[in-house]
Amino acid sequence: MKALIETFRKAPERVFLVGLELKSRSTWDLQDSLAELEELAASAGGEVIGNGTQKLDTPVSSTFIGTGKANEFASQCRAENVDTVIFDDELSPAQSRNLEEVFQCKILDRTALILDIFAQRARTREGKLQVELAQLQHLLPRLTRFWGHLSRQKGGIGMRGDGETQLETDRRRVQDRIARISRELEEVRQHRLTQRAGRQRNLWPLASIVGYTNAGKSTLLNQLTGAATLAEDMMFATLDPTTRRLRLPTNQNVLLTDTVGFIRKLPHRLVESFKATLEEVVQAELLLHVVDLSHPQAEAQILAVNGVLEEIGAAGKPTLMVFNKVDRFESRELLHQYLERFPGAVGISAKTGEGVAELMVELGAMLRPVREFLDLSIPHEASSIIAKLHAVAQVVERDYSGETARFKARIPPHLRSEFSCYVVPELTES
Ligand SMILES: Nc1nc2c(ncn2[C@@H]2O[C@H](COP(=O)(O)OP(=O)(O)OP(=O)(O)O)[C@@H](O)[C@H]2O)c(=O)[nH]1
Ligand SMILES: [Mg+2]
Repeated sequence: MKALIETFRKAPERVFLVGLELKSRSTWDLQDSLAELEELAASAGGEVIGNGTQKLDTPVSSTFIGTGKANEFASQCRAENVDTVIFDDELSPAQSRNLEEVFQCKILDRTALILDIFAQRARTREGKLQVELAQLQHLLPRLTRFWGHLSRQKGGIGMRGDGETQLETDRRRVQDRIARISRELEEVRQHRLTQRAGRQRNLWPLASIVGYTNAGKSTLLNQLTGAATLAEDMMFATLDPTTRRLRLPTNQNVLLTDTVGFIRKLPHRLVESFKATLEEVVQAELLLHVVDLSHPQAEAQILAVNGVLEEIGAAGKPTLMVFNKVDRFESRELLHQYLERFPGAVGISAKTGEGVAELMVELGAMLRPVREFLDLSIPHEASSIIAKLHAVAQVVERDYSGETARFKARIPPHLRSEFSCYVVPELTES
């Protein structure tokens, strides 16, 4: 992986893309999917010189695409001096290996490409650890199968003992490293929890900016708070979360976090590895879902973002839909359609600042119910409820000395029902 980044840095690698049109493919057609893959490849520093597609009912188990097509694309790639072939879907370890033999060049899939971009973007220790964890987890099954494949040939010339032992050592080493990184990430997470406790003393609610990659999340954070977050026309410009305070015209304060963009076909284990970063999203009382309305696949991107939110357990939070890049439109017809479908949504241009004042008004209105504190009385033995409270709520006071544990906390409205039986009936406003 490191070597790959190095080559991309030196000279643009010549890249060929391959996509499969499956019967099951629905909202995104193949060309849109490949256009996105091309953007990803460009973001990784590659130069796309062409692509090839095939229509199939299901992928071929040995080579993903049909052998005939594979050979045809391979000779095209040889003629064009292609360095790397990137497949739009995740390949099995065996498929990658077989395809490498056919193409005689480097074969990557979408997952490896995304991981590669993440590796280039990670700045903080936590970001780097998360990327390495995801990369190792991507690697491990490949090592396992390779090992299985070699063990079948046990006794073959040059394979006696050593190969197997070496691979087993490699596998163990990868597993050890995974364990060590997981431990380190846990430490970073503890540190973050301490920081969060500090933030809780501020009593400021937390809002998280979410959205598809390149939707304009960082531009919006910059526009709202003057933060100098990297905003660029490339995918996954942001990897590590940035949090800034925003003071609304009503003098309410809110902490806004800009974080990693979402993308469709985000491999599950990648989402897993980024749990720590995405924790900001899970903890937030409010989400700002930024949509690039000028993108032809805006609708499908909204669905992809909602899918990831669901996966990380952040679905159903109060969400302000923010339709961005309205400056790109001559007619406002499309915007009006979306605003009608999503009541309370706003149309803005994070770039020019249009609509941002209205956004702040909406944000203020949404924050009001969120800022309500509840008094809770929870039996000491209900430790899982107490743990859950700390995981999802902003706990500002705690007292374990009485017959029950007492807390003062702000619970996101959509989770209140889970704690309703512990609420002490006198509500206090902050
Ligand atoms: N025309 C126009 N361009 C915008 C607007 N908002 C953002 N952009 C551009 O869109 C591109 C992506 O913006 P970012 O703010 O980096 O997007 P992001 O959502 O943070 O992207 P990632 O961090 O990569 O997920 C940049 O080139 C911005 O200049 C807008 O309102 N209008
Ligand atoms: Mg960004």
